[in-house]
Amino acid sequence: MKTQVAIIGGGPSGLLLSQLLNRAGIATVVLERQTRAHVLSRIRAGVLEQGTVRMLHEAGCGARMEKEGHPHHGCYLSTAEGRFRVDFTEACGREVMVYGQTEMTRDLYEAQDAIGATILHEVSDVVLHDVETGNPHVTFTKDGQSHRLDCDWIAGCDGFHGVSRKTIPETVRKEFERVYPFGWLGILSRTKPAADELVYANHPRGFALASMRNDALSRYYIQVPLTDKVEDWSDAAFWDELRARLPADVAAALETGTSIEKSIAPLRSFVSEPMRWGRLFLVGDAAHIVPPTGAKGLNLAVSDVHYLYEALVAAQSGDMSGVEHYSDRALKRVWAAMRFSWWMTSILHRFPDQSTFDQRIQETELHMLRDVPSAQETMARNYVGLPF
Ligand code: FAS
Ligand code: PHB
Repeated sequence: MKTQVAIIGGGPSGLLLSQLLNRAGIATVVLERQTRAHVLSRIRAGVLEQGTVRMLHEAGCGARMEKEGHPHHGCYLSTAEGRFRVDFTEACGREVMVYGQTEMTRDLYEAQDAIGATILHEVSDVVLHDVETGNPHVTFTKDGQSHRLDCDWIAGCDGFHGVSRKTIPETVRKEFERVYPFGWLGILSRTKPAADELVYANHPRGFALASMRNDALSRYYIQVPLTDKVEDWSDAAFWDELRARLPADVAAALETGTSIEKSIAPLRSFVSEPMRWGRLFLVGDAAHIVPPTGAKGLNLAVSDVHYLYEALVAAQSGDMSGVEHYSDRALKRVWAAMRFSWWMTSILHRFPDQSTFDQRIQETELHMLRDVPSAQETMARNYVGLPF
C-alpha cells in the first residue's frame, strides 16, 4: 500500500486531519485500533473554541454543529459566597460552542465516508519505520494479515497511549508532567441542564462542574480522590454530592436521573517535546494532555491539526517552512493552554495538602475574576481560544 500521509489514530485529530488533507487533494490512510462504534462510544469534551468551529467549517463538517450546537457567551464560577458570571462576549467579543466531541467525531466520520476516505479499523501491531529518512513506512496487522504502508509523512494522532510518541528516541524526547492528586467523576444524564451556562464551583468539599450537551442532556463532574472507584458511587450519592457543591439556586434547579455514562478520569498536565521527528509529526493527545478544567484538550488537538495541515499543503509546492517550524509553532500554543488549564485547576480544586495561605490565594484569584475586568478579559481570551 502507498499513500502520501499515514495517519495513526482515528479520533478527532486523525479524522479532522484526514478530512482537511483529502479536501486539499492529499491522499491519506487512517489506521485506527478500535471499531468505529467504540470510537463513537467515548464521552469526552463538550466545549469548542472559536478556532475549532472555524476548522470544522473549513473541513465541510460544520452544518449540524451550527444547527444543534449552542453558542455560550459566558460561564459562571461559584465560591462559598455565591456565583458570578464571566461574560466572554463583553470581555473579548467572542464566544464558545457547546457541542459534544462525540457529535463532532460522528460528523467527521460522515464527511470522510462522503469523500470515500480510507479508514482501516481494528488494526493492530502498528509499527512506524524509517521516520528519520525520506521513505518512512508503517507496518500493521489487519484481519490476521500483515501489511506495509509506504508514505511520505506520518501523523501520530494516536493519543496518550499510542505508539507514535514512543517512536521518537527517549534520548531525544523531553517530557514535562504534573499529576494532580484527584480525579473527576463524570455523569451524563438525559436531564434538563441545571443552569443556562456552565457553572464551575470551588467548594470546601471539592470542585464541581455543571455542563451540558443540549437542552435535554446534562454533563456533570465532581472532584474525587484518586482512590475512588466508579463503583463506589451510586447515582444517588453523586447527585447528593453535586447538589452540596453547586450554588444553592443551581442545586435547587438540578434535575436528577439515571446516569447513561459514569466514569472517573485522572487529571494530569503533560507535554512531550519535540512534536516532530523526521517525517513523523505528533498531534493532539499523542503529544500533550491537559486537565479538562480549561476545556482545552480537544481544542489543542485541533490547533495542532491546523498547523500540520497548513505545513503539508505548503510542502506540496516545495515550501518546507511549515514542516520545519511545526513543533515550535504548535508547542507555543500548547504551553499557553497548559498554563491556563493548570491555573483553572489550581484555583478551583481542593488540594489535599492545601495550606491556609493557598486557600487565601485561591479566594483572591476568584475575587479578582469577580471584580476586575482585566482579569475577566484574560480568562475569557484563554477560554474562548487564543488565536492559531
Ligand atoms: P484520542 O485519544 O481522542 O484519539 C486517539 C485514537 O488513536 C483513538 O481512537 C485510539 O483508539 C487510537 N489509537 C491509539 N493507539 C493506537 C495504535 N497503536 N494504533 C492505531 N490507533 C491507535 N478534552 C476537553 O477539551 N474537554 C473535556 O471535557 C475532556 N474530557 C475528557 C475525558 C476523558 C475520559 C478523556 C480520556 C479525555 C478528555 N478530554 C477532554 C480530552 C480529549 O477530548 C482529547 O483531548 C481528545 O480526544 C484528543 O483527540 P486525539 O488527539 O484525536 O486523541
Ligand atoms: C464537558 O461538558 O464535558 C466539559 C465542559 C467544560 C470543561 C470540561 C468538560 O472544562
